[in-house]
Formats: sequence, C-alpha cells, structure tokens
Amino acid sequence: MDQQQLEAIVQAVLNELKKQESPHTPSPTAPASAPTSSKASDKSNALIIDLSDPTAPEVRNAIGVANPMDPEGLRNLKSTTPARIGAGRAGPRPRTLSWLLFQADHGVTQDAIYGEVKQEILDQFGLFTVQTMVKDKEEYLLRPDLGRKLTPEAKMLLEQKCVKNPQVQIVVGDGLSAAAINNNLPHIFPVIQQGLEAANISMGTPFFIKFARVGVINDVNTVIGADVVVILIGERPGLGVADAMSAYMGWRPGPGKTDAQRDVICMITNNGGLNPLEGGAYVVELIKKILRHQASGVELKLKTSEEVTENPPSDVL
Ligand code: B12
Repeated sequence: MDQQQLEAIVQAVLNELKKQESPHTPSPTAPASAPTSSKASDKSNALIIDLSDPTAPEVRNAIGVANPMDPEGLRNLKSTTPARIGAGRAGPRPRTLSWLLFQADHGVTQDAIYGEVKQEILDQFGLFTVQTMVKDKEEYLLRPDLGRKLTPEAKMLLEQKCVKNPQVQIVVGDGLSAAAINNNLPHIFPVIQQGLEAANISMGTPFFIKFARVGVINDVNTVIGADVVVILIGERPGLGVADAMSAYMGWRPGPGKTDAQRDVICMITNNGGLNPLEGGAYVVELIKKILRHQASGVELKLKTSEEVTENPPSDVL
C-alpha cells in the first residue's frame, strides 16, 4: 500500500466518524459549547488531531450527558458546584475529556504540594525560616509525626530571635500547598498584623516553618510561651482548588494538646473560598475570642455556646 492509498483510507475513516456525530449530541472530545479543534478534514490533507484545552471553563463546565431527561435541570444543578457531575461516560468508562481534565487538575495539586514557598514573599514580611525534623518532601508526606517537631537548631534560633511570652505568636507553614502561601499570605498577613495592633494585642516575632504540620505549634510554644499560637498553613489541595490556606490556632499550645483543643478557619483563597482579606479579619476576631475566654477548640465552644446562639455573626466556626 502506498502513501496515497493510506491517506485516502485515513480520510475516509475520519469522514465516516464525522458523519456519525449527531449535531445535537456533544462529542466526548469536543463538547457543544467548546470550540471544536479537530482539524482532520483540512483540504491540505494534513492530519492534525488537536484536543481542546480540558481546563478551559467552557470545556470544564460542559454537560457531557448525551440525552439528559431534564437538560435545564442538569444545567442548573451543574452551575451550583465545581464537582464533576453530568460529565457523561463512554460505555462504562469516563470520556477522554473527563480523564484529561482529571489529569490536568491532578497536575496542579502535584505542583502545589511539591512547590516551594517563594523567598521574596517571606522577605516581604521579614520571616526567617526554621525547619522541622523532616528532611525532604517525600519524608514530609510519609512522616507527619516529624513535621510536628522542630530541629534542635530551629529551637535555638527561635530562642535567639523571638520575643518571648507575647499574647499572640503567628507562624507560617508550607503544609501541603506552597501555592496557598504564595497566593494568600501577601493579603492576609497585613490584615492580621494591623488587626492585632488596633486591638492592642501584642504579637511575637513571626517566622516560617518548612515542612510543617499543624501540631508543630505545640513544639513552637515550648520556646515562645505565647497565649495564642496561630499557624497559617497550606491545605491539602483538592481537584478544583489547590491554593487554599487554613489558620489553625490554639490557647497555650504545648505537649499533649490535640486538635480538639484547636480551632480552624479553612478554605482561605480567592478561588471560590473565603477571600484572604476577610479571612484575616476572622482570624483576628477568633483570636480575641480565644483570649477573652482563655480557651480554644471544644472548650471554647462549650464556654461560648450561649454567645453563639445570641450573636451568630461574630461566630466564624
Ligand atoms: C485531611 C483532613 C482531615 C483528616 C486529618 C488526618 C490527617 N492526619 O491529616 C481527618 C479525616 C482525620 C479529619 C478529621 C476531621 N475533620 Co478534617 N479535614 C481535612 C482536610 C481535608 C485537609 C486538612 C489539611 O490539609 N490540613 C493541613 C495539613 C498540613 O495539616 P496536618 O497537620 O497534616 O493535619 C492536621 C489537620 O488536618 C487537622 N485537622 C483536620 N481536620 C480538622 C478539623 C478541626 C476542627 C481541627 C481543629 C483540626 C483538623 O488534623 C490533622 C492532624 O493534626 C480539611 C479540608 C480543608 N479544606 O482544609 C478538613 C477539615 C479541616 N476538617 C474538618 C472537620 C470538621 C473535621 C472533623 C471535626 C470531622 C468530624 N466531625 O469528625 C474531624 C476532626 C479531626 C481532628 N483532627 O480532630 C473541617 C473543619 C471545619 C471547621 N471550620 O471547623 C474541614 C475544613 C472540612 C470541611 N470543609 O468541613 N480531617
């Protein structure tokens, strides 16, 4: 078979496939609302198969169900959530675009987890860096216990550089998303700083902890002795949002304290979460509440249960 015959067969197959596509049914590789990008029928006979970008909003939000019973209902349902609903299927399998979108989103989570917090962002707020007992990212993922312990060198540095016994100690940790810190810290940090200053609450010397887990605040406070420790940390990225930050905090953290004695303000991100400016204001309000009641976590909830029902807007959890 020569080259010309081969090209003719390929062209015939492609024409056949094109004919089979119903004009009303979104194709798995090119949803109705997405710009079609298969240029196979080009007169020049060049065979270019080029897929649409699966992360483009019109592709991400396209309805993939072939013949929905209630198209408008499905569209409404889909518009309420970024969750992967109405994606359709090819037999028992996901469609190519669903699979590519999944892979692309997964790639973003990997970048967030394995990425680095930018030095210029830390410098912007004068944050120096200390490290936990974790050596590298692989160990960080496998050994959360080591991410809760500072190295002896780190403790020495804190001893030398930090103000002791402040009312509030703010620390920043990379956690599971460097993107969370890179994108949100510049917005949230000044709000917290100014909010505490305005409320006449003393703040310790802030710093950055590499390979940090939430529980490291217990170890931090064995050196600092603050009333409240707040850690701004990258959350585990999801397959939709990879740059969300959380603020975990506790009243007088120390050895043996658990998450039951901590509070969290989560999902701080400009990508469909609590925007970091508002998040900063909530953090300050929660710190005030913890200081006022000298308690955090479940204990704080029990102490303030009446306040919560009487005054819901001031309660952020
Ligand atoms: C992973 C996760 C868990 C895991 C934690 C396991 C682990 N070792 O990592 C498990 C499944 C055990 C879990 C359980 C719970 N979780 Co959870 N969890 C998450 C998730 C998906 C990611 C957290 C993260 O990335 N943390 C950052 C990393 C770096 O921290 P880490 O040190 O590795 O892990 C610590 C924290 O994750 C912490 N943690 C996890 N959940 C919670 C909840 C609270 C209230 C506190 C104080 C701490 C805490 O526990 C880990 C060990 O110390 C978030 C969703 C989100 N958007 O953040 C929800 C989330 C934080 N969890 C939530 C809740 C409600 C809970 C539970 C109270 C559910 C329940 N009713 O039992 C329990 C409490 C567990 C506890 N530690 O005391 C809520 C908090 C809502 C709020 N504002 O109060 C969130 C935001 C989910 C949600 N949208 O509802 N959780």
